[in-house]
Amino acid sequence: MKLRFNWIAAPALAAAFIAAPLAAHAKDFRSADVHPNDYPTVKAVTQLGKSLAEQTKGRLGIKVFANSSMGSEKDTLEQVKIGALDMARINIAALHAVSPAMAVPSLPFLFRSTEHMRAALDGPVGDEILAALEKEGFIGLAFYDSGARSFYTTKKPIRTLADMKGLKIRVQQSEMWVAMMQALGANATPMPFAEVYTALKTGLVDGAENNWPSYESSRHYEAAKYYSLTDHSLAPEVLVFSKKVWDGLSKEDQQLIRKAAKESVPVMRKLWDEREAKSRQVVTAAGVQIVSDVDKQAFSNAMKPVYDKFITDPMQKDLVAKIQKIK
Ligand code: BDP
Repeated sequence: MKLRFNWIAAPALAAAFIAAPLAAHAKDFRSADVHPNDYPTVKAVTQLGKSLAEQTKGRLGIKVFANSSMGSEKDTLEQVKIGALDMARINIAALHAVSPAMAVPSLPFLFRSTEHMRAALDGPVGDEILAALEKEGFIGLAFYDSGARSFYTTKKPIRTLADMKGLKIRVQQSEMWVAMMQALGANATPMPFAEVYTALKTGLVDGAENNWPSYESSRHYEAAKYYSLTDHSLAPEVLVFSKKVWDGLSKEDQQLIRKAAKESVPVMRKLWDEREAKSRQVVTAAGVQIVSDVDKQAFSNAMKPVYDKFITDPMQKDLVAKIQKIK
């Protein structure tokens, strides 16, 4: 067949070419995050968007709404569920109420190290947990690192369980996190991340708990100068996609997104490791007192009731056993 130039379509084609570099991507998925633009989670999702844009010649991309601009993690998750938002990067705590499998990776003192956590979540156990989200209206694309969470307090350092007694500690909005504080003898005050700085400053709470990058980036360290290395949970971050939106995508695009999201995990980890080290330096230079002589064993022992209360069904017990077996 002889190819003929179609003069009628030509102007439209030319216009499309000219418009392409100026326009936003044909479809920018909207993704929420509570952290600022320079935080590893936001950077990783932005990178993921770039990778999608490259692979689809600009047809797909991601726009990240950072800094809690779309609301708390609880709010954004609801928006993802109904398809008002396409994606969200949240901590797994926000998913506790969604599916029982989600409790598992938050369990206190479950992962023995970062390597153990990565090995578990990169393998079949991680995939099984992510897959459990599907019937609840979410596509679990990937786990991201979130380091170890430790307590930080405004008035006095924490070394022993006795130091926890009666303290008001901010936690994420999850029943399991409330139970963890009860198990340690403290009082939990659940609230969204964006409210914690003021709560610490005004004395509404005596402390909170988080990893180095969140402690630093949120400037919580300015209000709570004692950081006690309890390392009580390595609860990961999760990248979720709206099932409602997902079902409208082609199989090819679904595959592409899944693959690109998995590929963003090592990218995120590199950013994470760098930021963890940097955050530690920043808060140390700012005069934070880092408390390392913590009675971790006592904290771990005290958390037993949390396992008893939240790990009740055989599927959860099986997941815990599988994780414990991983070297
Ligand atoms: C940070 C997580 C973020 C949570 C926050 C919190 O990255 O997703 O919202 O902790 O404690 O480490 O609320």
